[in-house]
Amino acid sequence: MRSDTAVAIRLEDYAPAPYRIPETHLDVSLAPGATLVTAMLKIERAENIAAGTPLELDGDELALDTLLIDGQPVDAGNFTATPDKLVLHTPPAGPFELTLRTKINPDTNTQLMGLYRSSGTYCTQCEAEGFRRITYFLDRPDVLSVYTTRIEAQKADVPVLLGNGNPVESGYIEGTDRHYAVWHDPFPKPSYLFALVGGDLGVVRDTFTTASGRKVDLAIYVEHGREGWCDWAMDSLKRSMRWDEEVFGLEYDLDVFNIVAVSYFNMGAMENKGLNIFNDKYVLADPQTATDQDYANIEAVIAHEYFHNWTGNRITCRDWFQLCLKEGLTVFRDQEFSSDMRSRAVKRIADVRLLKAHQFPEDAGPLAHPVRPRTYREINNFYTATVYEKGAEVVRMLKTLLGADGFRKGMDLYFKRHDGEATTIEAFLACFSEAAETDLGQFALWYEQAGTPVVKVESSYDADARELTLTLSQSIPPLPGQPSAEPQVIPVRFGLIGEDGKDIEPGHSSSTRQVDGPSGDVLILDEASTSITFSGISKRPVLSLLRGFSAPVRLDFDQIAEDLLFLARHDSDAFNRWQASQTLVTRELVRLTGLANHGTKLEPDAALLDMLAGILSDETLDAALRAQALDLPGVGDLARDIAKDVNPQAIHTARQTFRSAFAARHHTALTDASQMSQDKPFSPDAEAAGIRALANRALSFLGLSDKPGTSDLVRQRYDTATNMTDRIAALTTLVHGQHAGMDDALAAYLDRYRDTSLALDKWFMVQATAPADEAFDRIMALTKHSLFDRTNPNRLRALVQSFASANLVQFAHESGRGFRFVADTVLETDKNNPQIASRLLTSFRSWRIFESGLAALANQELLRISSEAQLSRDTRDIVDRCLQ
Ligand code: B3K
Ligand code: ZN
Repeated sequence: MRSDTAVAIRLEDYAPAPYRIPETHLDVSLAPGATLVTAMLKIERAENIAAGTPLELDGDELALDTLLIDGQPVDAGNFTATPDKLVLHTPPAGPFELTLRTKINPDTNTQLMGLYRSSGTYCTQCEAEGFRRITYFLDRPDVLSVYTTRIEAQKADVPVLLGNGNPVESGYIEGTDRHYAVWHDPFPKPSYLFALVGGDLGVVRDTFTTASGRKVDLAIYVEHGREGWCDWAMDSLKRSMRWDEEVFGLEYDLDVFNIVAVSYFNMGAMENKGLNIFNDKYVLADPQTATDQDYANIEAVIAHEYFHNWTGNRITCRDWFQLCLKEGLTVFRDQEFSSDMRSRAVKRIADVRLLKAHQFPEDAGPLAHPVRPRTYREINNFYTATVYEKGAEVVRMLKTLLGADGFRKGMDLYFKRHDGEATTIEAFLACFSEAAETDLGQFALWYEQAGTPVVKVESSYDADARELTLTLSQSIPPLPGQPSAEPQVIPVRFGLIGEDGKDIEPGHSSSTRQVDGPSGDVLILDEASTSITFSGISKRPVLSLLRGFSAPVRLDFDQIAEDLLFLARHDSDAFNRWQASQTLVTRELVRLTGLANHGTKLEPDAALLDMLAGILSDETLDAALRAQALDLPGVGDLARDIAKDVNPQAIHTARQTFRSAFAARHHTALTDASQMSQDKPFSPDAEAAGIRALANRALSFLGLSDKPGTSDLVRQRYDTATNMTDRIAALTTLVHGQHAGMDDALAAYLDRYRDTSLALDKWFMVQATAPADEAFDRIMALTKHSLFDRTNPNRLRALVQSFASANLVQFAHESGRGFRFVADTVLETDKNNPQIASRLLTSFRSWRIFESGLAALANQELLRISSEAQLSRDTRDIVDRCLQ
């Protein structure tokens, strides 16, 4: 394991590599226990580098077997090889061929980085620094090489051999039981995009004809018996390919596109050139095993990895500080794709919810970092919500500021100018400022400053002068390493709404820049504070601000409840309709939490319950939008808003009281809504999914009713469910409500899905997220369950990560047992899989927002982890930062 002694890497220290590797020839001989890797690298010295400059190649747990320069053995005095480095002290002055052979063991690779085995299948994961676990290399994204890979294995055990690029040749090896395949990828790429797969897999094939008429062979490889669960993924792939042609003018460039689904995978999926490797969670779908959310996720992740072919692969990152160059941009692209495939408003609400749930807390605590960080100790810890989701928001703002045409021109220039390069955020922004003839110097601060800007809003209406004045000011609260921040460019899309519910077109006089947005106007706040006066306004309008969540900021606006109610009903912007009702509910739940903290009786506001009932039954609205409005802020959302002295138990009590009051007061409407999806045949489309979402949301409220027969009703819903979405929703309502019948239902579910790994993960997750005190012992028992495999990241996430991130009441329990359980799991996991351990540890990042007793307990666990001598670099980095 890598030690924790790593020093910080800094952006300002970037220097190009002294050597290039224009060609890489790999020969990988797969065998259980020991795999031989022979690499032949063509190496050239870079200009301006003195002859004889040492060549230092990266390694990680490698053992060197053979080393040749131009076919000749190298003097022992001329090189030093350690597991993590190979230094050639005096390389030849001119171009040369370096041949090196390493022996690696994929069977004992529990980190799941480099070459490893997933349920018997040989597969690789090289991003960010896994290639150095296969062979010594200049393992950095700005060293682009053309790869030819020969893979060899026993034919009977490993009939499928896949590499990057196009297949060139394959055959038997005479006189043996082995066979081989040669793959060639003509596009120069960094080592993190290298991949190979060897296994006994089933395959589903299709084809795609590009806009220019080239036929591409598509294939998805899965475990035998799972071929029937690939249709949705294949369909999503073909739609992604078409969409990228239509929306960005980008075509696929190889003869084949292969996807392999594996069951042991550290993250979601990986965009290796021509050979995407996926966590099978994001490939396999069947109505009996996958929920509507799973279908949507598969569509999004397939698209995301495919879109990387241009944003990431054809144009890659100069260094890992530029990670958002490919990730933020590609998330933006996959969000746009899903919006086009489904409902744009519903997608936007879901994305903003995710941003606020994951990125806002990150940006407000000890792990805060800029979208483009300036320093890291372990790059794997920077695949964060900030780099991905906030990175996507920054691209979205660019589009808002430049307009659709300016944005497209900038993108076109980017692809034209930087194709085949490893580049930077500066180069990316330069394309937009040139194409749209605008200065983006201040805009670049979005990449450089951490923290969520707070936009304070004040408004005043002067009836005599018929003027409305808006004052907007921005600030970023101090953060570790960032005591103060400069004003950023914040596009605020807005509308002024008249009594009739329609937007009014005011005349205005102002010092503020303004651009036309697609709906209404966009104010640009680019100073610390600015005012704008709208004239000719005959009656006080209702303000709708930050429509579509036009910037990733927190609004500090004390908008009166009456206006919020009006917006919730009338705003032409669906996002702000949703936001207005959420704001009202949040205020009410925060009020109730305050009362719960003092042990006072809680009486939810009946008018608000009636407003929600109005939304529930409003048939003019899409079911999916209604479901979103009724998806009340969770304990974590409220904890984030309360932000100090947080007591999750009090928040939970407030929520439960509010939700059961809703169930009691609107029982009939909820019962009707809960039946909406009954007797409809299953279809995975967005509309049908929206109806199921609303029905199941209604059921979750009904589960809190104290009416006789409630448990039977929910149990009956479980028994009669015809698809996974309805089945898991009923099971969740049963288990989270501690209903009679939950044990039987859990047993029936286990019986049905014991051999279906992804569905079994859900069984663990439902129990791990149950908020009742009684649930904790059950969760502990699950850690000993024969089907709990802590070496499988999906299973570990299902039980422990979901406990830590979606069961705040039990995670932050006053006894300290929740924190202790997660800390124990971090320490245990760190020995085998540091990436998964450090990711789990990030669930402590907001520990300082808890009330002092809870914060002390969390601190104690962090100190316990920190005092462990043998921590991985990944976990050491997170624990140090959490404690700073
Ligand atoms: N690029 C990969 C993530 C790699 C994570 C390495 N720790 C998947 C993606 O974002 O598409
Ligand atoms: Zn990505």
